[in-house]
Amino acid sequence: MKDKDKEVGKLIKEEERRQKDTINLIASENFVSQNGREAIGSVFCNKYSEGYPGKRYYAGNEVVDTLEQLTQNRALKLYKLSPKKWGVNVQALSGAAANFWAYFALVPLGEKIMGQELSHGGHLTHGAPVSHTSKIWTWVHYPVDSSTHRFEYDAIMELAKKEKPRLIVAGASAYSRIIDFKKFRKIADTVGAYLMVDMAHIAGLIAGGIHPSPFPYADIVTTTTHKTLRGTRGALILFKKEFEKEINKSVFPAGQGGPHDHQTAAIAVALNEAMRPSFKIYVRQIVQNAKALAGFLKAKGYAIITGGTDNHLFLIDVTKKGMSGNDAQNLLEHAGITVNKNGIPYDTRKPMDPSGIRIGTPAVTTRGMREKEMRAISEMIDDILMERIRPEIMKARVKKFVKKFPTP
Ligand code: DSN
Repeated sequence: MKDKDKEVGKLIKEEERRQKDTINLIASENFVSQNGREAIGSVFCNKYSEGYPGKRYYAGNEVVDTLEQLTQNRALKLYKLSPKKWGVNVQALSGAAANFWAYFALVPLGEKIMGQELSHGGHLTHGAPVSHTSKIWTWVHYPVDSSTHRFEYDAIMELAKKEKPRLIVAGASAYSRIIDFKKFRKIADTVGAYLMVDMAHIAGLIAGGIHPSPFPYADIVTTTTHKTLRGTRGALILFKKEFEKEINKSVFPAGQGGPHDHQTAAIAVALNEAMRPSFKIYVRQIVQNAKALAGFLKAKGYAIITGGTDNHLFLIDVTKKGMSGNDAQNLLEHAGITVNKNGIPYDTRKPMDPSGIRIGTPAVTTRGMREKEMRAISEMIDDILMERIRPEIMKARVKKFVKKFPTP
């Protein structure tokens, strides 16, 4: 290209280098395939297509219509959903937006929604005080148990009976155990609430059959496409057919303008990749790696919340090792390992410097790492946090270690 933007080009190279040379343990990140990246950089980014297939406000959408329908079909096929019973909207720009549009479609303003407490592993859009969601609807939050840090379904049932929410949200950003969607359905049925599952974190695990599916139980399921599902950034709203009209109206024209067709193209690519047999093997390895890494760190005396994991992530209470989550995040970052600080259930510290860090294995598993490498990573984490080996020495060690594991 003659007229290259050198400044941006340099930053892209720098970011590429950073991603290649570091160990990414951020539970919500992954590496997108070259096909996915090509799709999101394609000419679909030039198009306006407000509306839905066959009903657009602009001309020239015959190819976009086919693309959007293909993406919808792939989403339903991936999650084994009959098009007679389920529909999907692929236009929500990301997960937070998807959740807003779903609530707007199903819950009148001011009415009550029940979701997981943010500081116990929920999400901002599940009614956290700093989120607009908390201003638009009334929220009640269910905690995790104070000693096991797992869901206590009987207690959630009691809370639901007392509060009678219109909608219950199940799904988390930092919960390391299997979520029992059947029990959530029973709770929702008991109080006459809709059940919405936000499966963003575990969408890939569900697609690959390693986490139980919410679809037999939920009325509506939202997800991002870029976490364990390994696509580019975007979202899906899957709904029982009876909610089709309300959901689609809520996304467009009520919530958004034109969809990002280049994003839709890349989502279609990711959905197709997730249908391959190799994806099943990939997600199984994510969980095996998370279990292994949690186990190795536990053996070194790290306090793993709930004692382990059933999925792709786990939390560590690093205050037990004499530091805050922020300290741990910074020490690791300076040494080439990327994690995020995270609150732990019943945290007594502030969100900007909480007691924990969150560790996830989707990205390192995409690079081809397995249990043996998890042992090595646990040793590096300990050398950084406890042995306080100098960051530049550790950075070089990390760089050498990741060389054998290419990024897509
Ligand atoms: N920011 C995402 C995460 O890291 O879990 C959730 O939206």
